[in-house]
This record gives sequence, C-alpha cells and structure tokens, in this order.
Amino acid sequence: MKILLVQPSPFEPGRIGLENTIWFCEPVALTSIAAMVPEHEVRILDMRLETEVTLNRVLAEFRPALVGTTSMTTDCYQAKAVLQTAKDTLGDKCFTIVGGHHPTLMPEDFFDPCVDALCVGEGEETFRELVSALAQQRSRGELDEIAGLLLRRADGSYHRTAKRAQIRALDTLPAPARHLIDRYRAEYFFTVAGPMASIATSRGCSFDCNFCAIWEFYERKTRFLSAKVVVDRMEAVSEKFVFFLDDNFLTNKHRLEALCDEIERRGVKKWWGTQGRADFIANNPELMKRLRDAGLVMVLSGYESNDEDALAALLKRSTADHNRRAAALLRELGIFSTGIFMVRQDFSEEDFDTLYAHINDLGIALPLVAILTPLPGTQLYRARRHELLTEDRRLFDLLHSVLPTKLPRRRFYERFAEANRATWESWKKGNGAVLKKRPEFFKDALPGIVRFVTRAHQYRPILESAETHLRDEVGIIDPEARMSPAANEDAKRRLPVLEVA
Ligand code: B12
Ligand code: SF4
Repeated sequence: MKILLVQPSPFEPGRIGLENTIWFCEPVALTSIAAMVPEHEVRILDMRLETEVTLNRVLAEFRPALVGTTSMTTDCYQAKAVLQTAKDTLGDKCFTIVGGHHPTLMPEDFFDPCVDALCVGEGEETFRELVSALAQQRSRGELDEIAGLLLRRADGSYHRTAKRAQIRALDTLPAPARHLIDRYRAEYFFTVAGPMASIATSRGCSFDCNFCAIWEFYERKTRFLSAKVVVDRMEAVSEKFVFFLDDNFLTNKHRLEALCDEIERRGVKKWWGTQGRADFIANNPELMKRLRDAGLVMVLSGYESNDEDALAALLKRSTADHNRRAAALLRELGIFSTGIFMVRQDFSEEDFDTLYAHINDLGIALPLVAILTPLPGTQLYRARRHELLTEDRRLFDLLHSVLPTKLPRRRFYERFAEANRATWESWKKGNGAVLKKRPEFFKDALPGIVRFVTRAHQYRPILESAETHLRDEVGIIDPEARMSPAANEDAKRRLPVLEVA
C-alpha cells in the first residue's frame, strides 16, 4: 500500500518560533510509525523544508491510499490543511489520519470531514494494525476493532475504539525509519549543533507540572529504552551530534550510569544534548560529570522563574536555589545550559527587570524567555480556560499571550521582546565558560556556528520587536478585549490614544 506521512509546515513562513534558530528537529513521530510498516511503500514529506506546492505535486503523482500527519497544538490548522488537500486531490480513495499530542488531548479540534481517523496516544501498534486492515481492504466498520482510534462515522460523528495499552518495553520497537528522511537530514540542528540526529529514549515524566501535559499524555507512566539500545541507535546514526528528545532524560540514575558505561565501553564519540530538570542537575554533580565525559554538551531545562511562589504555583517542585546551583555546575563542567523562563501575564515592569537580572545572575548560555500559556490538555488550561482571549491554536506557541496582561499589551510585548538584549550578560558568561572548557566542541561545531549566527542575525528584527507579536494577533484577538480591565484603565490613563496592532 502507498502511504504518505507529512510533517506540517508553520502556517506562515518566517514566523518566530524555536525552529528558526534554536531547535529544528527531524519528524521522529513519523519515522517511528513508518518503521512499523516496512512492507509498504512509505514516503515522508517534511513540509517545513519543502516548497508550498510539493504536497499537491506528490499527492497527484504518488496517489497514496493513506495520508497521515502529526500535530502539536500550534500545528493544528496546518495539519488539517494537509488532510484537506489529500481529500481534495484524491477523494475518499485516500484514508486520512492525524496523531500526536494535540489530537490526543483536544480531539474535537480535528472533528472535520477531511479527517477519517485520529490516533489517540502512542501510535506504533495502532498504525501497524490500521495499515494492515486498510491493505486488506477491510470495511470501515471493521476498523472499530483497532484500539487507540477515533473513527469518523458516515453521519460525521466520531467513535472512540477501545483504549490502546501503552507499549511496555520500548526496546521491542524497531528503530525509526530514518532512511525515509535522508534528503532532509543535513538541515536539522540544535543551536550550533548540526546536522543533528534526534533519538527519543524514554516516554513520560514522573512530575506533574500544571502547565505541561506530558504526564497526562503518557498516563503518569515513564518507560525507557535500555542503555544498550540507546547506544545502538547512537552508533547507527552518522551525525556527529545527537539530541535525546526525552522531556525528562535526567531522571533514572541507574540507567544514566549504565549509559555512561556503555558509551565508554563501546568508545562512542558523539556530542549529545538533551532535556533535564535543574533540581536533578544540582543534586547530582558526580553523575553530571560522568555524563559530560560521555559526550553530554547541552541540556535544556525549564528554570521557569526566580520566584519561589511562582515555582510552587506551577507545581514545578524545584527551587530558585536548584536553578542557581544547576547553572553554576553546568558552567563549571562546560555544558551549555539552555534555560526556559516564563513571563507571567501579571508581570509588572519591575518583574521583567527582576527576571532579566536573575537570568544574568545565573549566567546560562542560552536563556529562552517564554510566555505562560495554558496549553490544551493541561491542568492550567482547565483552570483558566474561561479567561482565554482566544482559542486560536496558532497563538498557543508560548510567544503570545492568550490571557489578558496586566501591563498594556504593547508594553508587555516590548518588555518581552527585550529578553535577548537584556540577558546578553548571561549569554556571554554561559558560552564563555563552555568555550574555555570544551574548545574541541567548537571546532566540530564551526559550520553550525556560522549557520546559527547567520540565522540569528536574520531573525533578530522580528524576534526583538513587539510589532511581530501584535501583528500575529490581528484578526484573532479583539484589540479591545485583549486588555484586562485593570490594564485598560491604566492604559487609558497613561496613553492619549490606545495603540493597537
Ligand atoms: C522535538 C519537539 C519539538 C520540535 C518540533 C518537533 C516536530 N517534529 O514537529 C520543535 C523544537 C520545533 C518544537 C517546538 C515547540 N514545541 Co515541541 N516538542 C518536541 C518534543 C520534545 C519531541 C517530539 C517528538 O519527536 N517526540 C517523539 C515522538 C515519537 O513522540 P510523538 O510526537 O508523541 O509521536 C507519537 C504519538 O504521539 C503518535 N503520533 C504522533 N504523530 C502521529 C501521526 C500519525 C499518523 C499516527 C498514527 C500517530 C502519531 O505516535 C508517535 C509514536 O508513538 C515534544 C515532547 C514529546 N515527548 O514528544 C515536545 C512537544 C511536542 N512540544 C511542545 C510545545 C509546547 C512546543 C512549543 C509550542 C513551545 C516550545 N516548546 O517552545 C513549540 C511550538 C512550535 C512553534 N513554532 O510554535 C509540547 C506540545 C504540547 C501540545 N499540546 O501540543 C510537547 C509535548 C512538550 C511538552 N512538554 O509538553 N517541539
Ligand atoms: S515540565 Fe518537565 S518536569 Fe514538568 S511534567 Fe513536563 S516534562 Fe515533566
């Protein structure tokens, strides 16, 4: 059977997002499910790297019997557009399916005639069974027997099939079918590290931060690839740089020790990065040193805030002291710390000043400032849904405020857009430390450094401008409604004319 899997593109070229300069990674969801159906003819299109017309052309030429796409919240409309294009081109001969975090956590966003099915939760087994059933031309009614789906009925309603049990032993899954993305592989990077391969080595997280739905998506369970299989996968990729995609990689000490043993024993020489919590880093200096010696060169951590009350309110279960100790340790070890910090809607001018001063004090290599966003599926969303200014999924990208701000909105974005410049001291301190301690990394990363600097320069004008954020809201957030009543009053007092984007 012919299958086309499509990674959607952002809805507007050049829009600010992580993928511009910070993190652009291979479509692991799609290579993972593709690996489950090796007997079929599968193609993957990464529309972030293709021209707009490619999808139409490939649909018309390849004429797949199944088109699948993936979606996090921000990709919602573009994912639907992919499936709509498939239906428009091929009609009902083509079965369409979407999977990923957003369809699992907010399925109603995909209840649309162009969507035949939604994959709920993990996709490997569900996809394999679905493809097998479609290849045998089983009737739509018989698909009801496949667990883990929401299936569209003739009357337009969706039927939820049995719950799909999670795959217990991740080692039993085949390695993702990366050969299907060979032509894109040179393009994927994390900051200066690229070309970069991505490997997901665990699923789930044992914490329950209220702004994150990872633990809900994976039903509070965490599962791991064994150290042996992780290193098999590392060895199998030709890229010098590897990113472990796990949301919380730094968690099971026993596994991390085993991973270091395995990397050392097999003499694997790769630079790798991952995501991990500041409290783990701060509390495990010896293990962090071992990981560094095994090639760890960058860690992305949610530092979130300088304020204990704010950390507690997010149910983060770590402290500002952990943040401080983690940042210092990473500098000392020569590991790049990428830190995410959250700006809240109740921020005053002083709160912005304090946050930026705190970041400079921490001295991390790459501070990323984001806006607190109640992502669909999270506790925060359920608690604050009634306050949302919009449900438009394009603005749930952590770079726009979907809640009213205390400062006048333009001022809020002006302060937010200052983040890069205001935290320059931190960049200098954090990067300087790594440069001194790991000069050999910079040698290997030289082409990536050139690309990073070029792209950063290219995107600076939009990244550092409040106008970009306001522009994106035009037609989505009502300029009157988007001010909180208090901010509105304040703005009216201070500004002769209420400026709108
Ligand atoms: C890499 C990554 C990115 C990459 C892009 C990834 C991509 N390919 O598009 C980048 C860096 C660009 C990115 C950006 C963002 N990301 Co991100 N990202 C991830 C991360 C760490 C890994 C994704 C991955 O490959 N996972 C491994 C694969 C195997 O898992 P999977 O995607 O869930 O796929 C499985 C199932 O979902 C299902 N499935 C998925 N798709 C399909 C399709 C079909 C047809 C089928 C049958 C099944 C299926 O089967 C797969 C195998 O089991 C996830 C965290 C995570 N654990 O997934 C966050 C995550 C997806 N990101 C998230 C967020 C919030 C963002 C941002 C909004 C904010 C940010 N982090 O700054 C931005 C948005 C981008 C924008 N421009 O606005 C959230 C999404 C929450 C949500 N409600 O959608 C996640 C879950 C992180 C979190 N802690 O909550 N991200
Ligand atoms: S934010 Fe990180 S630590 Fe918190 S639940 Fe999500 S993945 Fe786990």
